[in-house]
Formats: sequence, structure tokens, C-alpha cells
Amino acid sequence: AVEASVPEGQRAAWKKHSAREFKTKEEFENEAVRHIETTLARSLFNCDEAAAYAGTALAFRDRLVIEWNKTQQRQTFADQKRVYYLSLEFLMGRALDNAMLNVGLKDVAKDGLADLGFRMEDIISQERDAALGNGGLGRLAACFLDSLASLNYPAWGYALRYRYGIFKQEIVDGYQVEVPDYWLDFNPWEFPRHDVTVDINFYGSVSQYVDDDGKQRSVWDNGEIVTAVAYDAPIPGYGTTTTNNLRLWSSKASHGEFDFTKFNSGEYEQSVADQQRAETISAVLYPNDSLERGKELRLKQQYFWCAASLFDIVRRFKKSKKPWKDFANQVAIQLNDTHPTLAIPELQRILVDLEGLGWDEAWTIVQATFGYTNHTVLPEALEKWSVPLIQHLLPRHLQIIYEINSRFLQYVEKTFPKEKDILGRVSIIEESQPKMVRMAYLAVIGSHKVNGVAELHSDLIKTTIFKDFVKIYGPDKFTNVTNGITPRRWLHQANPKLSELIASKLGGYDYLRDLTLLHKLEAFVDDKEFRKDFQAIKYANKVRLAQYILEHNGVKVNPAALFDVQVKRIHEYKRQQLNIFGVIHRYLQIKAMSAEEKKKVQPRVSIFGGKAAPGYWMAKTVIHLVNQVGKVINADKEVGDLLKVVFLEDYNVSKAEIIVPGSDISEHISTAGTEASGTSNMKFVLNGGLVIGTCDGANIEITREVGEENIFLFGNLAEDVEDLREAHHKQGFELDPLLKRVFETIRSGTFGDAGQFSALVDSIVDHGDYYLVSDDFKSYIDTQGLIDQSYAKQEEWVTKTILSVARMGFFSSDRCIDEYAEMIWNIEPLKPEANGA
Ligand code: F58
Repeated sequence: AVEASVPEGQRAAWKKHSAREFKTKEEFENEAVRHIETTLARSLFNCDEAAAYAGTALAFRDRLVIEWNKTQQRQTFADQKRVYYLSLEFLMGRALDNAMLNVGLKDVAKDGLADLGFRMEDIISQERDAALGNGGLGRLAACFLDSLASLNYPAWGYALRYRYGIFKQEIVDGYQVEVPDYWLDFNPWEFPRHDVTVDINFYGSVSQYVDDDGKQRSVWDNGEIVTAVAYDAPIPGYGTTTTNNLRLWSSKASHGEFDFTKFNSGEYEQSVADQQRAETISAVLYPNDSLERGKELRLKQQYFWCAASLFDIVRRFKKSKKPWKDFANQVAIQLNDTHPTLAIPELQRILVDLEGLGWDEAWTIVQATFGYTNHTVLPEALEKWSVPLIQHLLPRHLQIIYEINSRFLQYVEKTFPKEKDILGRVSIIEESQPKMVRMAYLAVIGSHKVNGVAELHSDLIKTTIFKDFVKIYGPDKFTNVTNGITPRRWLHQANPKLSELIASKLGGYDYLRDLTLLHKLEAFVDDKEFRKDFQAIKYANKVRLAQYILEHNGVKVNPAALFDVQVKRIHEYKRQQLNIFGVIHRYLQIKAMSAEEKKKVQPRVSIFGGKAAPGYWMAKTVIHLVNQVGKVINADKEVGDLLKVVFLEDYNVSKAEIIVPGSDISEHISTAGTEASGTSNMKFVLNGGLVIGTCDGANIEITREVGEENIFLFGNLAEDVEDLREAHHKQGFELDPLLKRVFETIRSGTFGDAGQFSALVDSIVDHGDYYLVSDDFKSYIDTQGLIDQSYAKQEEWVTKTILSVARMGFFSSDRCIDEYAEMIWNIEPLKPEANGA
């Protein structure tokens, strides 16, 4: 853009005609109608809600684009360090509401839409979620983009433009069925940049040559070439004009539509097949949320995205004409888990093979550039790629990985000459059959900082998976950045009434930019009026959720009941099975009660939601069990309103915005030591719900912030898990008697053919109960009992929830991003006023 700028003499004309920003209701209507009539070719005779959404979105998009252009220009001129967030997933959800909030004209648009005959809520819900992620990791990346822009950091996200996001979940006869999520029918938020392309090489071979300076050099060529095309999306900040960029790469055949040489010589099918092969790379998001399955296409996705992004970053750096030694002063790259680890050997390849730097000089730059965030200690989730596969797909990268490894191992050998086993333990190459490349080790070795996502997790990685590396590099390379969430989406957008109430007490919305200001709410904890309003808002949100449940599940639930929610990916370690077994236990108790006793029962609604990876049978069994249990209990007249159980289909970001504010208690009950952080726990508490949880992930820091008396903790501690598992194997174990009764009920066929659930029951009874469901069952049930008692004392409960909200300031993703900026990226914000561009 800098080279193509308009000469001074013509700029006055540009300025005169430069796009105007709408400000009033009239102007908004003018823009929306213009888009509906001219961009969409519709009229007042055929404008449905979808068209009204499109008109509104396009009107706001125009506003964003103006700021986006200015921001990019300003950042280029300022010439300061940028951060690039490489994440294979960005779980963005809907964009319109967020755009309206950040532009600041939602009320204007609401009135305008009413004039045109539409309701704002209906228009917002026309938008499809951008669901380019699996779960917490992807949503964290989305919250980070929001904070980076809101805090004015010069930052870009890089990912893939999947044609299909995470599958849509349908529940058919109680079973999960996956349906493709084609979300690009109409996406006003993306801008194709057909002029921004990168050719990416795969396969082929490596040859050596001697360059003009007599240096031995390697070239990689003769492979298959696929073209990456950039699609950009504006990321507006809140309370600032800063609008950052999210760049998504789409794959297409390098020779355009299809190969005409082949086409003309009669090979029609082959020419089209080649084209489809290329397009397949960015076609679909892998839906596994824990298992890494070693599929070639997944590795192709990773390299395609890393190589395109690095080419782009390097191209931008080279424009500045700065020397290479300045690279890491201009560029910070954060690796969101190990998925982008190939960026490490790729940058080394660019510097050594293409730019002619010496190995050591290049490697210093590489290490100074990258930071790596780890999101799991579960061994089955740690990425490994087979050496033969990498050899085949990326022959030069395999050489570079071996060279990195050999230099690293030499250093380790020199430093720890007496330790024989350490080399095998820390080698990037696992000596298995076939040999495997351990991506997490490569990421640690190629980065200057490694961070976990909550205190316990960051401690655990230092004593388990990266223990040897702490010894090698010292403890300072490893750090913690506790996760956070954006209060704009997760309070203001999801819960506008609560946001407004808080603003009325705090004297405005400043707290949305500095969430620690929430602490001032504590002063109102005894304010009768405030408490009443706070409670009324929770109730209204529960009414909204109850309506949603009625509409989608056909189950009528009482909004006065205690709403107990567990929504997240379905996984054995997250222990939805513990929850549903607890529900069955409750059911059995109610069934055994006299009419008198029943009067004392706290009515509950147990709400589940979440997707299972398509090949994860145990998780699918849990979904099936929840639905079967719901069917039986919801139809049982003896139980009535005392207990209802629902499974909400197709949990996603926009549904979370309805579910989270409507919860009284939410469940974060992973086996201690398995959930790296969790982030929905933060969302629920921020919206006036309490948590039942284990001492795991960020639950521990939430407890520290809100106070032990305001959270319901239970279960074994992380430090005891290993011993318990070992004891299970050596001595066997006594099944908890209450759980035993639950299993007997399942086996008796109460919830349908017991055979369908046997794998689930057997994993506990016969296969060692790896996730300690039985060990934690009693304490879980007892804690649920305490919750019932506490909820019955509504005044106490309201106090707990208000104090908790007031104490959640720490969990803003703004705090989190400031920590990354200071400890890992060494970048400064660029204030919008810095330049009048
Ligand atoms: C999640 N990881 C953690 N991975 O489980 C959660 O505790 C944490 O709060 C969150 O990251 C953010 O730090 C997660 O969501 C994935 O979905 C990967 C997708 C690709 C395959 C491997 C798992």
C-alpha cells in the first residue's frame, strides 16, 4: 500500500470523496437500505430477516473497514514491533453484535431497524457462527484478538479459512449425528485478497549446491505447488478505533481453475481432481479436541498455513529494509499449542536456505521470535508426526529438524555428561517404530518462552512433560499466563441487563476496559435495591433459557428451580459421566421419598451440552446416556418439577451467550490435574453463577479470588491422582456404594438397553477407573447436597454471587494479553491518536 500511494496533488480529491461514517439513525437507515437495494438487489417487497441482517452487517462493515484501513496504515508508519498469533483455530462466534458494540451505535441501529420493520434480536440471530475451532483453545484465541485490538496492540491473527467449521451436532434418537457446517454462503466479514497469494511447496526433493561465496546451500524443489490466497477479517477493539487483522488462508490449485494442458489433452478428470486436491487442504477443521491422529492432510494443513503466514510476515519485514538482526525486534510470533510448530524449521529454512544466513545467526533469530503456549498435559493429546511422513511431505524440514536436534543433543551431552538416559528422553526424535517427531519438544527448543495457561497447569508441565527441559534451560524459560475471557462478549453482549446494572452502580462502562473496577460492586452487596435488581436479572436470564429449552427440547422447566449447567466438549477427563451418574443418584433418592419428604427437595434442572469427537465412542455413549436418562426422568410424574434433565443440541459460542447467563451452578469437575485451565468457569461466575469444581486448572485461582466460601470444591487433589491410579491397578478398588446402586439401575434397563452403556460402566468397574469417578463420587454427591442447602437460603446465595462477580476482575483477557505483551512479546500498544492517518 505504501508504494501505491496517490501523489500529493491528487490527495485533496480523495479526501473530499473519502467514505463518510454514518452516525445517526437516519444515516444508518440510509446505508442499510442502500445495501439491501444495491448490494443485495432486494427491495421492500422481498426483504426478509436474512436480507435485513445483511444490510445491517454491511452498513457496520463499512464503518469497520474505514478504521481498519487507518489502523493498518498507522501501524505500518509507526514501524514498531507486531505480534502474530498463529492458531489453527479461532472460535469467533457471531460478529455483528460485537461490531455494533465496538462502533458504538447499537441503539441507533436498533431504532433504525424498528423503523424498517425489524427487531434487533431477530436480526442478530440471523448470523451463522464462525465456528473455526473445537473448544477452549479456539475460543481463547478469539478472546485474545478482542483484547489485543481493545488494548491497541499491533497484532495479526493467522489461521486457515476452513470451508467447513466444526460440525453441526444433531441429536437423533438420543445419539449424536454430525452434519457439515458450510458457513460461507454469506459472510460479509471477510475480504478476499486475490492479490495476496503465496505458493506453497510439498513433497519433492532436496539438492545441494555451492553458492557464489563458496557456501554449501540446500534447495528444496520439484514438489507439488498449492497456492494460498489471503482472506482478511477486521477485528475491532472496544472503546478504540484500533481495528486489527485476522488473515485466513484458503488453498487453491497453483495453476488457477484447472490444468488446461491436461484439460486440452483430454485428461478432464485428472485436471479437476488436481484442483480439488489443492482445495481440500483448507476444506475442513479437524473435529478432534484431544486426540492427535497423525493424518497426512492435517500435517499438510499445518505446513500450508505456517509457510503462508511466515512468507507474509517475512515479506512485510523485508519491505522495511532492516537488517536481519532486527527481525525479532519487529516480529513476535506466538504458537497456540504445537499445531504451528513447523513455523520453527520453516523460519530457519527461510533464513539459511533462501536468505543465506549462517545457521547460528539464524537460530538466534528463530528462538528470539517464537513463544509457545501449551494447553494440555494429557499424553494422548501431545502431537507427534512420523518421520517417514515428514520425510515424504517436507524433506528439507526433516533435515532441519534433525540438525536442530543434533545441535541440541550435543549441548545437553556436554552439560550433563554423567546422565546417560537424558539424551533419549529429550530428543526431538522418539526412537519408536516408526520414529516420531515430538512437536512439543521442538516447540520448546525453538522458543524463548514456554507458558502454561493456569498456575497449576504451568507448575505441572514443569514437573512432568517438560521436567528435563527445566533442568536444561533453567526455570525462567517456563512461565504462567493464566487464561482470561473478554468481558465485552461474555458480560456486556451476553448479559446486557447485568452489564447495565453494574454500569449504573459504577458510574459508567469503564469496567469493560478495566475489569478490576468490578471490585467496587462489593460496596453494594447489602444494598436492597441492587440485590433485588441483580436477582431479577438472573431470573429473567433463566426465563430466557427456559424458553429456549422449551422451544428446542420440548421440555417445560421451572425457572425458579436451580439451573445446573455443564456445557463443554464431551470428554472422559471432563467427567460428564460423573455428572449424569449424580443425576441418576438424585433420581433414585427422589423415587424413594414420601410426599412429605419431597416437599423439602430443592427442584433442579440439569442442563448438558457439548460435542463429542466423531470417533470418540465413549463420549458419544455419555451423550446417549444423558438423553436416555432425560427421557425417563422428564416423563416421570412422581418426580415432576423436582428434577429435569436436558441435553442442548449443537452447543456453540452463540448458544453459550444464552446459556451462561441463565445458570445458577456450573460444573467444572475434571479429574484433578487434567484440565489445563478451563475458561467457561470464568464466564459463569462473571455472570452471577457459582461453580462446583475440582481443584483443577483455573478453578484454583477462581477460588483464591472469590474466596473459598463462594465456590463448591470437592474431590481428590492432583498430587494424589497418580497414587490412586496405581493403587487401583495393584490392589483393585472398592466401588463407591452409591455409585454401585447407580450402575445397578443402569444395568437393570431403566434407561433402555443396558448393553449400550456397558463400555462406560466397565471402564470404571473393570478397567481401573482411570478418571477416578468412583473415588470422587461421594464427595461430589455431598457437595451437591451443600449446594441445595445453600441455594435454599436465597439471601446468602445472592450475597455469594454478587461478591463473586465483584472479584472476577483478574480473569479479563485484557490482563492476560498485557502479561504476554510484557513477559513474552516485548511489545507496546500503539495509541490511535499517535498519528492522524
Ligand atoms: C483447552 N484445550 C484446554 N484443545 O483443555 C482448556 O483447559 C484450556 O482452558 C483451553 O485449552 C485454553 O487454554 C483445547 O481446547 C483443543 O481443542 C485441541 C484442538 C486440536 C487437537 C488437540 C486439542
